[in-house]
Amino acid sequence: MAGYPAYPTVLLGDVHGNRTVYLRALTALGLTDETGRWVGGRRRVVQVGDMVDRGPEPLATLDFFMRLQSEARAAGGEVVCLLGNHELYALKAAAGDHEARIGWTYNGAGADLLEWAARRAEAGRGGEAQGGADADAGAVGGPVDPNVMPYPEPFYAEFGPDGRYGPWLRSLPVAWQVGDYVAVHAGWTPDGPASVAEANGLRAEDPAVYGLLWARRQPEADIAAACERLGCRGLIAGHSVQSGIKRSCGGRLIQIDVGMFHHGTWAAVGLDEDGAPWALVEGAEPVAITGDGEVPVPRREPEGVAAAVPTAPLYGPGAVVRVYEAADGSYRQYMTIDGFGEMMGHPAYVGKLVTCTDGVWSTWPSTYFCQRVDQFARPADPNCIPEM
Ligand SMILES: [Mn+2]
Repeated sequence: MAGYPAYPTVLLGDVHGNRTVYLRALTALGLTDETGRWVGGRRRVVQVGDMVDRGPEPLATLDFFMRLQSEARAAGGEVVCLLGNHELYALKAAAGDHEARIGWTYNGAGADLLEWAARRAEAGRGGEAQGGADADAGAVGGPVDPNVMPYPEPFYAEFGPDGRYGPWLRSLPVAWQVGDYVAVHAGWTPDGPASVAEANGLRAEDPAVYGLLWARRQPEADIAAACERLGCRGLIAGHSVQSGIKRSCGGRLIQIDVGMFHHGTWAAVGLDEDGAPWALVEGAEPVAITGDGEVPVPRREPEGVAAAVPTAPLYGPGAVVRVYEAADGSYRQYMTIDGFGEMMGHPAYVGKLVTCTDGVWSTWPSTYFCQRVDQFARPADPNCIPEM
């Protein structure tokens, strides 16, 4: 097909460390060249959060957006990156929040840790006489293990106030007005702020921001009330993976997270000169988004992580795996595997999560990607879990 029209505003969903597929989208849409330099002139890109975790290059993704933002600004354009719940995990983890560190680990921070450690190793091999880096490398004490909590403090510090990413992440807005729409990571709950300006004036940890970063499957009445309160035609949000660009709630909600980080086909929404939304899917003609429904996105094999994906699940029913544990043993998490199912169209283990916090055991049902469990979890002795 010929190139895509130059939509003045383009919105893209969650990246999760897959810079490659994102760059392909921005290049196809005429916003960057193939090396990632901004060529979008005065156009605008809105990235709705969740840049980090899971994929092969979460830190390079942050570097990419930080650079692209300043290049776009210099050209009179704009790159808006919203705060997602995964970036909030990073900020809270850097501040020493133990619950956030656990949640972040379980939600893909291992990918960030591994990229960070690989960079450390690379810098070390370069033989650069960087006293600070050498001292830090010594503090890390050898290879990192994404299954052992807590991670090295110098890793968390990258997301703190003196780190490479902390100040930028802390500066990100949680919502942005784009024409008649409001872009936000997840949704807008009834206890949320009364305006975009109010939302961006709050600290990201404020309880009123929580629903904007975490909401899922909101009732239509809540979406309608939020639009009324914000004076907008609709919300454009990521966070919950859909099988396509999805419009619902009588046009008041457009969901744009199609899980492109995982399956590798990009999709986006363009707002044309009249502010009307179009579904843009890699390799397909633009489709005007006029009624409720879904413009499907074809799936393909995961990219980047493919080498780490085994052809068959490693574990069978009855197996127990260690998901992670605190270095001091105060916290451990296991998954007991009962069988197989699917999650977002991918094979998943079905079973239970079992945790032990300071000697207190608890358990709840869980379904999780076979790929992620196989990559990060380790076999455990089934007898390590007491009868509950
Ligand atoms: Mn999210």
